[in-house]
Order: sequence, then C-alpha cells, then structure tokens
Amino acid sequence: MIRIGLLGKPNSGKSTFFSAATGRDVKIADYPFTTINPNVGIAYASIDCVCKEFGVKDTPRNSVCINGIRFIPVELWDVAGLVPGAWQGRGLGNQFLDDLRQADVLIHVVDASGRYDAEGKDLGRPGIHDPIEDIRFLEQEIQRWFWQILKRNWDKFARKVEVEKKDLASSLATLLSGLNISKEHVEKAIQLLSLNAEKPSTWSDDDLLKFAGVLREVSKPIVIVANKLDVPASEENLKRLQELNIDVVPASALAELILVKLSERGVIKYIRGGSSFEVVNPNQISDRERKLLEKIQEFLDKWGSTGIQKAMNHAVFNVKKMIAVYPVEDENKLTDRKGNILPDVFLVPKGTTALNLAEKIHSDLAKNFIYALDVRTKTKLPADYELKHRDVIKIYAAAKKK
Ligand SMILES: Nc1nc2c(ncn2[C@@H]2O[C@H](COP(=O)(O)OP(=O)(O)OP(=O)(O)O)[C@@H](O)[C@H]2O)c(=O)[nH]1
Ligand SMILES: [Mg+2]
Repeated sequence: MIRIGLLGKPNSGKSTFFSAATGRDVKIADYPFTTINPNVGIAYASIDCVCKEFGVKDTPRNSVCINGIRFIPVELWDVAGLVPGAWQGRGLGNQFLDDLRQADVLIHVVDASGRYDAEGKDLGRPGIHDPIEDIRFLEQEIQRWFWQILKRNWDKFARKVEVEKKDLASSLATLLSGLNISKEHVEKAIQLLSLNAEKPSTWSDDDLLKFAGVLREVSKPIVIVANKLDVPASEENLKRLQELNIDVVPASALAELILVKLSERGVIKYIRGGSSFEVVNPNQISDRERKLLEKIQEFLDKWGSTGIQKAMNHAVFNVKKMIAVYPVEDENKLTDRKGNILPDVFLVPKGTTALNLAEKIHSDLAKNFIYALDVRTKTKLPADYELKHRDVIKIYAAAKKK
C-alpha cells in the first residue's frame, strides 16, 4: 500500500489533518509537540468510479464506493513536529523522521495563518510568521536528514564501489533500501546533477549535500498544504505562495474534521472531498455547531472543498504519479470469480504494463499470460501495453498445465 507521511512544524495541524483523513481520534492541541509517537492510519485516494460509466451497482472489496466516488485505501503517517536544527538534534531531533523512512510521498502541512513561529509557539495573533520560511526550512531539514545518512559511510562506501567496480546506483539503492529508495531514483538524481558515477570518492561535501536534496525530491516528493485557510489572514499568505509559483493545496483541516465528525454522528451527510453537505438531523445540532457549519459552507463555496481529500489525491496521482486500474475476471459482468462487481482497484505507478498487472494479481497469471483485454472497448492489449488511469482490464492466461 502506498505510504504518505505528514510533516511540518509543531501546531501546523498535522494531527487534525490525520484525524480528518483517517477518521481516527488522536490528540490535537494548541501547544507544540502534542504528537510524540507517530499515528498510523488508513486514509483514501479517491477517483470518479467507472461504475457510473458502465451503469452498474458495484460491490467493492478492496475499496469503498460512495455515490460513484471510489475511495482507495492508502497508509497515512502523522509524526512529531519538526523544528529548525532538528537534524542536529534540536526539538525532538530527527529521530522520528525514521518513522517516515518508508514513505512514498510527503505532505507538508503549513500553518498559512502565520500565527505560530518556526517552533510552533503561539504568537498571539495571525499574520505574523512567514510560512514561506517554513517551507524553505523544512526542505533543508529533510535534505540534511538524507545527507546525514549518506555521509555516515560515504568514504568507505565510495572506495569499495570503485575498487570492486560495482554499479553505483545499484549499490546505493541497496545501501538506502531502508529509505525506500530505488536504483531508478539514484540514477535520476545522479543524472540531474551530472555527477561522476564512476568516481563517487571524488564527490565534494557540497556535491553530496546537493545529491541528498535531489534524491529526496525524486524519491519522496513533497506536496504543500496551505492549512488554516479558514483564518482570514491566511489568504494573503496563500497569494504570496502562489506568486512564487509554489504548488500549494489550500485547505482547512479543521473544517474537514468537523464535517467528518458530524457526519459520523449522523447529523449531516458529507462525502469526503465534497463541495457541500446536507443537514439530515437538524434537531441534533447545537447553535454553536450551526454557526460553524454556516462558516464551513462559506469556505466550501469559496474554495470548492476543504482541500484535505484534494491534497491526498494530488499527492497520489499528480505528484507520486500513480494510476488506478480495475482488474476483473469476467469482462461482461465486470466481476471476480465470486460475482463481486468491480471488486478491486489497484494503485500502480504510471508506466505499469498489462503484464506487470498480471504479476501483481498472481504469478501464475503472468507466467501463462496470453493477452489483456480492455474491457471498455473489448480490444486486445499486448503484454507491454502501458495501463491508463481508470482502465478496466481482464487478463487472459493459458490454462494451467496439470
Ligand atoms: N483555524 C484552524 N485551526 C486549525 C486547523 N488545523 C488545525 N488547527 C488547530 O491548530 C492546533 C494544532 O493542531 P494539531 O493538529 O494538534 O497540530 P500538529 O501539527 O499535529 O501539532 P504537533 O503534534 O504539536 O506537532 C489545534 O488547536 C488545532 O485545532 C485549521 O485548518 N484551521
Ligand atoms: Mg500532532
């Protein structure tokens, strides 16, 4: 399952985002370092389900379909706040970053309101601290974290690669497998920086630091969420971020959390990512909640959604470049063997082929692969066909020999 890590300074709203996205209760408070041990939960990437297009009522197994929106589970991690100098041990240090070693993509929850300083201390009112600083410092911290890991054994490692004439990218990928870094990631970073892969012992400290930064970018890209946009002062900061061409998702984790909670209580009907909600039990809403809901509706009208689901989807589909595919066994009924309609959706990296999909389903299916069928158009697809987002695929394999 794809893993997403939430990062940011203390008090930026990571746990609020986590709780809203996973529906799990975790400690949320307006003082720094509320979270110390990581929270792990299941959140979702969502797509327009193909059930509407095929005109069927689906019976999902590995995902959930609500009103034609398919929610695909992903793992979400919420960790302690990061303060400047954490890589040198400040705050809680960067030990907890180890919890994010396996992350595929990171979401940086930024306090766009500017009410808290770099350490998460309350400055008393919004509009004081500059969130652009938070973005710069976080990237540097993560770069330093990578750099430290690389630096630890670099000289010895580099010499060994040279003496034993090993492939640098493969050796580094093995060394960094704990960070979920592949050979392709390493190759891309080396290429982007035009470093000499034959002579890693000649890389300067600066080369290694730059390499750490680029390796981080390719292996764990960061999505920036401008959180707390419900606070009026945030808008000015959002504009500044956008003027710098920084790709940000405007959001209010608090608004999402309130909607999710009220929806769990059965007071409102709200589908994650939605642009509206419906009050179904008006008698059970307090005056305070009614006022909150009015504010939230204004927010939704203005921004389209609370931004939380959008951030998840942006991370999975645009930044990590995953696609969603539906394997089926019966191309006419769109079912699996048990008769479940459109039972599964798999998140796979862009570039995944029909044969790769067969492998993911079952090694026998790949071994005996004949061709794949595009269920939509009923066209035959070769093994090396590159799957497209929202493809519905049936794999044809030769009968197993007894
Ligand atoms: N107005 C507003 N407040 C928010 C929003 N998201 C979080 N908060 C508030 O910000 C404070 C900190 O929220 P947390 O979710 O605990 O922040 P955190 O980043 O997990 O903090 P640490 O665990 O200390 O690192 C709480 O008072 C939240 O209610 C938001 O979208 N809007
Ligand atoms: Mg927290």
